[in-house]
Amino acid sequence: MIDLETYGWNDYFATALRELALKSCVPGRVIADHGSYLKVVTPTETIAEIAGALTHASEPYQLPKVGDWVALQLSDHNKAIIRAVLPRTSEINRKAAGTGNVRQVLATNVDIAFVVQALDFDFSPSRLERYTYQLRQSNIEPIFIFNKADKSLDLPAKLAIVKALNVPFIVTTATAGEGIEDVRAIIQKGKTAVFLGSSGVGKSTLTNALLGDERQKTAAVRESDSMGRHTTSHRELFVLPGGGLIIDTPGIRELQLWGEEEYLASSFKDVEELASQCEFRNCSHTKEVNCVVLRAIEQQVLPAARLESYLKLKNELRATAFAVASLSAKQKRQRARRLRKATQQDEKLAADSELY
Ligand SMILES: Nc1nc2c(ncn2[C@@H]2O[C@H](COP(=O)(O)OP(=O)(O)OP(=O)(O)O)[C@@H](O)[C@H]2O)c(=O)[nH]1
Ligand SMILES: [Mg+2]
Ligand SMILES: [Zn+2]
Repeated sequence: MIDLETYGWNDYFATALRELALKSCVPGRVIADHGSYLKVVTPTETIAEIAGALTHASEPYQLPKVGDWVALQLSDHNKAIIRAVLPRTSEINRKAAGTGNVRQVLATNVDIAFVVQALDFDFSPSRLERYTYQLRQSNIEPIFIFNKADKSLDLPAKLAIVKALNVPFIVTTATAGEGIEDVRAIIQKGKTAVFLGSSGVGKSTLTNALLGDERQKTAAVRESDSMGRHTTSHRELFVLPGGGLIIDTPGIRELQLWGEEEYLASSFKDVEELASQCEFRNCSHTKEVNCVVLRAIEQQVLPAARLESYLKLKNELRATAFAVASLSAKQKRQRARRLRKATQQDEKLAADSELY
């Protein structure tokens, strides 16, 4: 059987579990999220449900996600109740799809994040900029994977654009196994990596290639518009043959950002460096006569698309931050009410599971 260390268990989490001082709890890692239930390894594969008190005392983003280490109370028949989520070493967020300003966690305790794009129809530098912001916000350095190299017409031109973003990248043809060794070499034993990207770019094909086994279902993109069919429907973590872990995720339609504006600086050093020289501290870089950024674009020192992305992402982050700030007081009151109810419910549940 695969031991917990292979799943990434280490002193950090062991200390965290001890500090929680929960009675009769064992550690486990969430390896799949099926919505109504989770799959956890202890290292035995177990179906787990979340304790009522944990659900109600938590914001949705704090609830167990794929990648999380949790404290479990085992009951009969390989079932378990999750009492607590151990502190995360990292979490990948986004703003949940839709109009609500809600933070959604895509994966946790991730060491390496691969942003996958297909070189035929999915290539988009502005989307790469989005992912880069979102990952650096979590202190995770992105690595780009450009897949379907066999279908790319103008690879050198695309790679020239990518090089300007200063992010390491690997070119692959997953269906032929090309570049797979380079990907595998990055995911060392005990480390957790994740594939992120649009539907149909080949995340599951890459996962299968790393596993050397067709564990994940894959499906051809639509012929009419080359869009993916959202084949993978839940996140799942796999152990690779040489050690190392990979999380395959469902395709993301649009990565809406979640995080602080300050983190834009690390992905837009070129723009921010110019902006710091503008005449006015609050220069909008859109119309000011002495704007250093606009002048750099005019002199073709800075591509206009960089400023466009920068302003777009900045506005998006500001709008979300404003909406969240104006909601939080009410949400806090609602949560306190839910917590009171759930604690009563949970005491009953705990009493039940003591029987086993
Ligand atoms: N030509 C070519 N096709 C590929 C390559 N990699 C994957 N494909 C094909 O692209 C299609 C989509 O691949 P998937 O692995 O299902 O894509 P995915 O990113 O997991 O998609 P979702 O699960 O929907 O998010 C499949 O038909 C794959 O066979 C490649 O390198 N070259
Ligand atoms: Mg898939
Ligand atoms: Zn300016």
